[in-house]
Amino acid sequence: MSGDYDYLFKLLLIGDSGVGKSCLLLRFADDTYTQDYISTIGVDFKIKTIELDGKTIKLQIWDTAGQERFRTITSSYYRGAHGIIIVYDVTDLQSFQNVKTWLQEIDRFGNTGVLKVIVGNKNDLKDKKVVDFETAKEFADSLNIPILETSALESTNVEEAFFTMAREIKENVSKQQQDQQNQGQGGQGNENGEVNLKNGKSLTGSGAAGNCC
Ligand SMILES: Nc1nc2c(ncn2[C@@H]2O[C@H](COP(=O)(O)OP(=O)(O)OP(=O)(O)O)[C@@H](O)[C@H]2O)c(=O)[nH]1
Ligand SMILES: [Mg+2]
Repeated sequence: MSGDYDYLFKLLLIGDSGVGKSCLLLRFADDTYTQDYISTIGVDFKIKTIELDGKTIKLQIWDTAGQERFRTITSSYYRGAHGIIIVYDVTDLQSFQNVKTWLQEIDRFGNTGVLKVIVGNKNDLKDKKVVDFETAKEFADSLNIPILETSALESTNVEEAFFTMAREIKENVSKQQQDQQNQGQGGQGNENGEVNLKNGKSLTGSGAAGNCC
């Protein structure tokens, strides 16, 4: 363990503009919510430390702008992420259809082993809901990606979404460590308490003692 955490996971939030990525992050990290829509410029990030299965995990969460004009900047952040949360708005069919496009962006710019979670936000707006959960889940299941519906406004399922992402990564790390131990390589995170994912890249470069590609 290094510093005051066992692992550092880097997460990325992507999805169409206005689906509620920043509100989800604000709710999760600071437990606040604002109705005022301030569209993200480029990228932003927040840190939140969580406990998972007896381990302290520092989450560095990058919030990207959904607007097309920032696509070049935001896509450069995919590479460093262990996990990517793709957000759509349950009241906006287009934002759900665009999840496919976002997944293609991940294939293009992300690490090969990057883990994904799909989140349908604004689930408090029951009257305006157009993307039903069954349809969305069928799609997510076909790709083997976990899916949750959330409300940043009502604080429903927000923690679960981020914990699902963290758990996915941790399980992958444990599996990787197990593989390494089986191969007699030890298999701890590097000296900074950071982890390398299978097929992924070290996230800080300097001092990385892992078996990164
Ligand atoms: N009803 C409802 N409205 C929400 C919820 N989350 C966000 N909103 C609304 O949607 C607006 C946009 O949310 P943001 O979090 O700024 O959206 P974003 O995805 O970060 O947008 P970009 O930064 O432009 O990519 C907010 O100002 C809220 O008014 C939610 O859970 N329920
Ligand atoms: Mg935003």
